[in-house]
Amino acid sequence: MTQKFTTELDVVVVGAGFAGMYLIHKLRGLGFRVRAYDAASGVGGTWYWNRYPGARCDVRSLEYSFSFDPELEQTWEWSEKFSTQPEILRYANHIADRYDLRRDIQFSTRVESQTWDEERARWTVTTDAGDVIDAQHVVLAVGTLSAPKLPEIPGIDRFKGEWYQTQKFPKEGVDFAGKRVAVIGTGSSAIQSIPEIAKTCGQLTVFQRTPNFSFPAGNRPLGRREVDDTKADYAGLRQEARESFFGQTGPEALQSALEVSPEEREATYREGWEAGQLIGILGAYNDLITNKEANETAAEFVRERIREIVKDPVTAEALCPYNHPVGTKRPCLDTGYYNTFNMPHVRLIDLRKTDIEEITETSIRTSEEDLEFDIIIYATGFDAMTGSIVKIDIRGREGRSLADEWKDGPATYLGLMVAGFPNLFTVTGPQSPSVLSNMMVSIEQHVDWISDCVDHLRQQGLRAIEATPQAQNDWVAHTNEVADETLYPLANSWYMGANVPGKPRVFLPYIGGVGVYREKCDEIAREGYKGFALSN
Ligand code: N01
Repeated sequence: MTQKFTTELDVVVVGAGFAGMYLIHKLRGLGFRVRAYDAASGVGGTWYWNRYPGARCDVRSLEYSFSFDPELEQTWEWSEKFSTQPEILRYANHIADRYDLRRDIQFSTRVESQTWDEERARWTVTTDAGDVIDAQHVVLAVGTLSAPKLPEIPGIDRFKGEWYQTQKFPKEGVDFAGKRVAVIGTGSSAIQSIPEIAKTCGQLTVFQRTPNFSFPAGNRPLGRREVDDTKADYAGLRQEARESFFGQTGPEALQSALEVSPEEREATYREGWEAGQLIGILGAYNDLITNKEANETAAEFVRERIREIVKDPVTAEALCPYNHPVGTKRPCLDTGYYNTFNMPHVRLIDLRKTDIEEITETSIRTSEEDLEFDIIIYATGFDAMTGSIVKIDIRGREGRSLADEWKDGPATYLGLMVAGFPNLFTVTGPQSPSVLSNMMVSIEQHVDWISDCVDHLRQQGLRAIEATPQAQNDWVAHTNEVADETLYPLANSWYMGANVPGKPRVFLPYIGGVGVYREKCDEIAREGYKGFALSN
């Protein structure tokens, strides 16, 4: 029976982004035989793939980095407030070198299936490279925004010019000089890339289905003093981030937006806007994500800035979002986005007034005109949080398929495990803070928790751990309850699965707060993994 296996491991890790890399380092240090598999040819996950012009992290670089090794955080130097994709990818490669991780990563290999063997209490994992792996545990470190989505537009295969998805930009870059370029979508990826593409292209046409709220990033080179000050008490900053709501440091708002005068509010928002501090606006008052009237004060402030920046009033109005409360879709940070629409060669097409009917060999044909392009860029988002998980054919107890179990929406316990799927862990999975947090903080928390758990099983001579259905139901109910206390469910966002036709409309991450969530996870472990069934 065991002869059919090509590899035997304690832990299979799927993905070699930051989560996969830290898992290898941590589990190897505990003496486990661990190996990661990744479809990419190098490390970095999201930062390996997303190479579109202007790609940049919008969490401050000094915080979007690993904290597990004090020497690493002291010696690595970030150059800007918000790091570019190439700099983050260099950091990922530095991590792989520093901890000698590549010897336990198999690149250019996609995990296709995994099946639970009840008798042996082990997983059989297969890959597209012909591996058949026997492992006690599987950790899915597949990322939350890693299953890119093309739009459902007729004729999309017919276009004969160049076309790219922001998530899969070619390594060698794209030459836009003098070209007629279309960008479809106005989420974070589009909002970062549009100002960059506009710098060199001949003509730029942006197709917008839903306007987004975007805030000035205020990016700048990091000063020596600021870096030294941070490094002097890095441990303190990390601790504050771990205990915070969104996994990032910053002042905590204590007042309602409705308790202060309109003049005071305006001055506060303006200070945040001018300083390039999102938290200075969306974090300025404690009810902006729970109270519609309070939220509208910040939303209208942003609309006023759009009207102020964009010279053509029709374009300005088309760029103003009205259909969702500010912050309930992922807020975007930009460098000159709204200003780009003042350039004579840039045009906005409002898809609420004009439909895209089809894509032809040379053009995008709308209900009003036929527009020819040399390059089309799809910045059309992802099947978020669950897409990359259900793409793997995962069979748990009695051959149950995870994709089937989740057809009405994901159900997990703590966003870490699923009832009926023993010894299968997800890093930053649905119903954990995940995409609502600084991902580095959440990744480290999950990797530490999972590693401790796997080590605990070994020490106790136990073979398997599994979420109980009751604990899972309670957790799902709790995550929905907390989400329903906020304005998030009002938006047709990818947080709600609303961007993928047919995907159930449920709020995917956990909005109870990073610090509170960590405390719950730790308490559950301390109480002997309450809500989990442990077996030998
Ligand atoms: O994707 P999105 P993204 N016709 O889903 C539109 C993270 N990220 O890649 O809103 C026309 O936000 C769609 O319209 P609508 C971040 O978490 C982080 O930009 O669904 N348009 C929307 O405008 C972010 O939220 C960073 O109506 C269509 C756009 O395409 C997440 O990744 C940088 C369409 C998709 O926007 C995803 O961002 C970049 C159609 N058929 C990304 N289908 C940083 O850290 C979809 N759209 C800085």
